[in-house]
Amino acid sequence: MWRRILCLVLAFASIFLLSQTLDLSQVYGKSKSKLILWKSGRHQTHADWPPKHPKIFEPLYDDSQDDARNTFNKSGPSAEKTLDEEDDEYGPRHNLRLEKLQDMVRQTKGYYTRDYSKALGWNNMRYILEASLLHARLLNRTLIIPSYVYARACDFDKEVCSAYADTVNRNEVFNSDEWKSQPLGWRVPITKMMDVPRLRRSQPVIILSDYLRLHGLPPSLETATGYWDRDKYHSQPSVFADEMTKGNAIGGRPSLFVLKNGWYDPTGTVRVDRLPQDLRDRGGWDPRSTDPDNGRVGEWVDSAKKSPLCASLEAALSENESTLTWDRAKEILLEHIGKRDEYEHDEPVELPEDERIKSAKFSRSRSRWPKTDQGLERELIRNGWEVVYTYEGALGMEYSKTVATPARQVAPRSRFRGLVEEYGHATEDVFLLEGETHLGRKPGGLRFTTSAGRDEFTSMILDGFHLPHEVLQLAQQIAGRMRDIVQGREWMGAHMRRGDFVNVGWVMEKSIEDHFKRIQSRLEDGRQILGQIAVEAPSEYNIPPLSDDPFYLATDERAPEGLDYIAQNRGIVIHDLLTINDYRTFGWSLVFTDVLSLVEQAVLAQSGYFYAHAMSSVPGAVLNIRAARKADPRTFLID
Ligand SMILES: *[C@@H]1O[C@H](CO)[C@@H](O)[C@H](O)[C@H]1NC(C)=O
Ligand SMILES: *[C@@H]1O[C@H](CO)[C@@H](O)[C@H](O)[C@H]1NC(C)=O
Ligand SMILES: CC(=O)N[C@H]1CO[C@H](CO)[C@@H](O)[C@@H]1O
Repeated sequence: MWRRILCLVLAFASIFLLSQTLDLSQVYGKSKSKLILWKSGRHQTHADWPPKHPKIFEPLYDDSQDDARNTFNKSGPSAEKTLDEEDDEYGPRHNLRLEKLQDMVRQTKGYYTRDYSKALGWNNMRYILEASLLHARLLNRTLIIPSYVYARACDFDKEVCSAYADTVNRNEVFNSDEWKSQPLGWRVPITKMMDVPRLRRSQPVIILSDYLRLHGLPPSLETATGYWDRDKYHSQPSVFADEMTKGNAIGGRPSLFVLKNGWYDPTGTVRVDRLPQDLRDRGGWDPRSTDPDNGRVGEWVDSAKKSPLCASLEAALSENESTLTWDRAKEILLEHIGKRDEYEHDEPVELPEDERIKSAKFSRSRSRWPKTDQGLERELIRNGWEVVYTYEGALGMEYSKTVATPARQVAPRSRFRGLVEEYGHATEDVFLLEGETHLGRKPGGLRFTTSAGRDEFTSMILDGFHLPHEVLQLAQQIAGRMRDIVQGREWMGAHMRRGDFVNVGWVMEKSIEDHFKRIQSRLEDGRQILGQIAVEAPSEYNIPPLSDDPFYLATDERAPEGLDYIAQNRGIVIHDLLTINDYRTFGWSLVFTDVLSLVEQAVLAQSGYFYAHAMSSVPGAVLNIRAARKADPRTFLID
């Protein structure tokens, strides 16, 4: 056991040393040719793995190759090193110099940050970061993101991972016993999980260690939990503060505005991005009325009598909900058309002087009743409701968090609270949204009052929120190998989460056989769809799969019986496709299952057809990438 671990550690160390100086292809060249012998046995690709001959070269662990070590475990000059080393407009493989950071921050009104819940897995973090990016944009602030997150699983023996990244006991950090069986977490720089320089295309973003650097504070101050330290992070003025500022009341230290968690979207309200002028006019929004106890700014003073339609819509809202789906609202509207006579007896609601509304005035002729969606929308507006723009959650639940499925909802105008209207006025240096706001929320953590606002967020995420370059590159290669396995036809992919989901009863099928059969039947439907698409638009690139083609399965199943079952049933898992060369090229972070699963997401995004389960946040990330590459929307199913 220990010899094997030592070998692995040494192997990785020498690989990194060597990759600087030597071409390893001669040493490991063999592995490549063994790669895709799918027919000749499943575990072929493991033949060279773990490597059995790493001792050819000096077995040194050189931690200067390893930015995680440098950043987290050393004091002195190297502690100054930022994690943000990717090439970008600020220069190749360079720290962002303090001046550059300062320039970036100056373009905005200050910082936006969160109490980041680092106890969550990456896909939930992804969603929180996406929402934060939007809030920072709406409030014209520079987003601060954590410098590192925790990898939760090691794809090798734990000791291998611990050689590459510092460990924490998550039960201790989060004061919890959630991870009794596997308390270890590894600190992985956030740049290994997402393309931070690219994110800056959407909005100025800095990592927390840069914020600390900008304030002359050591990176070691970063809290392990992700909690925003209201004292320490605010204990020093910016290194660019002038003497005058330092002499003022708070000594030039950054000031803080806290948006209390309970103010964000209390029951009975609809948090929206902003309130456009026409919407404010319609509802008689009065910006002067404020309620400091719940952070409310502005009030809806429209006191018009509730129409029967309005009452029916309100009655359709379920408890604690403030929105209806468009389809449900439409049903109710159309029902009212049926009861029009009754409806007409009520006093018409007094309308504001708005052209759009005037044109929607109640028509007395049945034939002129608004039948189009636009007409229905006008009718809603007339009755104190508005259309809001958001995204559809798979199966009506909010787990997948994708921006690939735009949707409309309707909500009573008087419940709207605009983020910009309420908090755009804050002048403090740091704007903090307290605590956690991710469960049950829509992507972005709010709804949009215009489709343009929603679509802008969509493109911020699709264009700006990308996986790291090395992840995309490896996924591209692996997708190519899948294509080779199916001899150039399209191939299908599915996500099968087992592990903790089996334990909490979140999988649809408890036994792997049933789970697998479900996946197979969905993929068979998918194959039919690919067949149809190929008929509609024949091309040499979309040759549909054959019924007995192997398919790609992203799964956390690691039990040998489970893996054998998958193999016998044409499932191909990531370890069938990875080579030692991949590990060499990619870098150390691939030893973490968390990073490997990013590669898997990107592979799934390349599949001809994709199927996954609705109660997971993994498919959301996959759908985002698919949407970014404009995959046909018929080619996925989440249920
Ligand atoms: C954002 O804030 C900066 C600094 O106050 C200002 O110069 C800039 O015009 C603002 N941008 C927008 C879009 O309001
Ligand atoms: C609605 O909110 C109240 C108070 O927060 C809570 O007790 C209740 O369980 C909620 N109802 C539903 C259906 O979620
Ligand atoms: C090599 C090294 O410096 N290791 C240290 C990394 O950080 C942990 C916790 O701060 C120390 O316990 C190690 O000694």
